[in-house]
Amino acid sequence: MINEIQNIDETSDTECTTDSNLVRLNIQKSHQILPQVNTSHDLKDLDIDQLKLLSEEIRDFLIQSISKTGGHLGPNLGTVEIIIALHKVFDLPRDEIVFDVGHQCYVHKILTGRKSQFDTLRKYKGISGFTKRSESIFDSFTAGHGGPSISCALGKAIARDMKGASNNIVALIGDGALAEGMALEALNHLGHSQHPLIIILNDNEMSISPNVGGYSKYLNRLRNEPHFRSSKDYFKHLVRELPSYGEKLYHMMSKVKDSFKYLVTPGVIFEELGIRYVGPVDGHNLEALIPVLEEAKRTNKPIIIHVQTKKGRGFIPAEDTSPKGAIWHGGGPFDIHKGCFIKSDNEAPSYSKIFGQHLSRMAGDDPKICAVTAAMSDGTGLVKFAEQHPDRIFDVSMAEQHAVGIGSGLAASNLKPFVAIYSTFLQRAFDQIMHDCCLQNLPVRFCMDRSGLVGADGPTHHGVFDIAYLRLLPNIICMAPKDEQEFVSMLNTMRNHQAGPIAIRYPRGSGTGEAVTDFASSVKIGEGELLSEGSDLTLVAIGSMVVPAQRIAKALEAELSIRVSVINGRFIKPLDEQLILTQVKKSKCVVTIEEGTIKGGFGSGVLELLSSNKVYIPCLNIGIPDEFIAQGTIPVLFKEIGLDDQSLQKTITSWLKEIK
Ligand SMILES: Cc1ncc(C[n+]2csc(CCOP(=O)(O)OP(=O)(O)O)c2C)c(N)n1
Repeated sequence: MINEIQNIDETSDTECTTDSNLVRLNIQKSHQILPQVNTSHDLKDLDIDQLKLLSEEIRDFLIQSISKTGGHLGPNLGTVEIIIALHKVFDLPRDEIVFDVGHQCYVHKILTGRKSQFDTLRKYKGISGFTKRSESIFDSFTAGHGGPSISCALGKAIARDMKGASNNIVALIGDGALAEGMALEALNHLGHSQHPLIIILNDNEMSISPNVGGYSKYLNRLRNEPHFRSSKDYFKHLVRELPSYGEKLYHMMSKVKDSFKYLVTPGVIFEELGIRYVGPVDGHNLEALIPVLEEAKRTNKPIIIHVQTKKGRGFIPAEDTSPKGAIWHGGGPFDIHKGCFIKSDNEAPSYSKIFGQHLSRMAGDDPKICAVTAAMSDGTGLVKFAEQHPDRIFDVSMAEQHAVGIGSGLAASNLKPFVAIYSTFLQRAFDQIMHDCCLQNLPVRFCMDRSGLVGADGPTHHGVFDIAYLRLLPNIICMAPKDEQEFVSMLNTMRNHQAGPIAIRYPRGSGTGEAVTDFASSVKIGEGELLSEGSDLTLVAIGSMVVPAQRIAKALEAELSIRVSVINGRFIKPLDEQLILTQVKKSKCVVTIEEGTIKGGFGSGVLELLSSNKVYIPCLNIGIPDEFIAQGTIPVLFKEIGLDDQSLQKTITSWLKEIK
């Protein structure tokens, strides 16, 4: 059964509390200012006290609204004042804000005429949980993935300058997303090109869980700058005070740019790149934020404003900055009073959970096994692994390309890396998979969680392209399990496979929900499974569509009095050629079914197999059509694209009539 509640890209196991003081700061019964504010124009005349009150009312609105719909709670509570200040200072949509990831855009949506639609947030045909150009002229760029904001904003700034226009372009990026390669490449170019662009760096010390890495440490040092600067000032003071040589020495040291400058200039990395650094600024203090933004508007140069915020501010459980607090980054509906997510009816463990548990189990017997995650240890189910094997998990921060590079290096050094990345985010590392892994035939194990449709996160997050983008690469083996037991068997296959790269795709939530009982078995590479035999039609299905294919076969047999073979493909690459060819030749036609794109998908592979073996029989490929799929619950989306049981049966029945 599909888990409807846990509809965001993270997990949501929480403990409830009965102590209301541990949950909310205060619940407001009615709002004074928010009802009058629908667009940024409505806040232009508000004074600072009114803006402060507006911030509190917006926070209250967010908590109440997201508690019902689910959504990205923590990131939005943390950016209330930043967005209000941006809307106060800038003239939107003439000026533009490019959001990174776009998950922190809710206040922007409230201030751009979409407040009344918040009950539709992330629902089918409702407003998106991310910025979306087709939704509003105020959404300057469509987003969902981390890293693109500075590049896309710079493109806009270049275009503005080419046209001789004078509007402001702002990129809003978190400290987590700043670790993405694309963001760092953009900073490098921005400093060189010197096009005026304002970057707001929202530093809350968290990505989904606490941030890791050198950048994060560096930002931390800047964050503590008042202390840092005062100790440097003290140092300067000490040098100058030295008898007779002091002043001379101070000037000499000032000239030794690369050493002394590091001691006295905050944000030196950005300054060295050619980007003016301002900060750190208290991101919850409108009196501090507004003048800094006004000043940035006048600067006419690339500038980065380092803003310090608290993720989840205003809802105590979401303010937790420990790894446990990561669940409040985003999740389903929650109980405001008890501070916990509302449990789904589906108690079956998710694929992510089974993955983490089994990997940890395997790692207990095999010291070569290690795990790589790109800031998603919760979402990919690796938290337990991290507890049990802390020295064998590598959280590389939001950096999928680097994660694949690390995995390739580990594999080249005879270790057994399992690189766990959501299908959609692994797209960012396509060339690394080709160049750093497949070309050298390195045994990296790619574990692609959230393959297939993911629901409310929508088109940026549906993991529907991986079959197509992996099966074209030489050397790689690619599998998809039909259920949880087969999943565990395939993980064992991956552990044992040392000859080259191997990937597994598995869906969000759980599968059939049947308990896994056999933890030792494995599947043979390239071996599919014949589930039923019949001479009129062969259904060849892969992964999540195998069990539905079995149901549909039965329904078709009953409806049309025909005999249907069902093959569980198991392997996207290599296909079980013998099984498929033998079975297809016996029947009169073949239908392939997959939860991936029809173009270049598993069915394309079957077609290629048939044509290269001169088997010319009618073949129908069913899967994700050649379009971006909307947001919504998975059953609704399945119905829309014809992947639900009823539609499948109807499509196949009418196709059979056509080809008769
Ligand atoms: C390429 C990519 N990888 C991973 C994710 C999943 N993800 C969404 S938000 C997020 C953390 C973002 O951290 P930060 O930029 O600091 O923003 P914050 O949520 O802390 O405001 C992650 C890892 C993503 N959206 N895109």
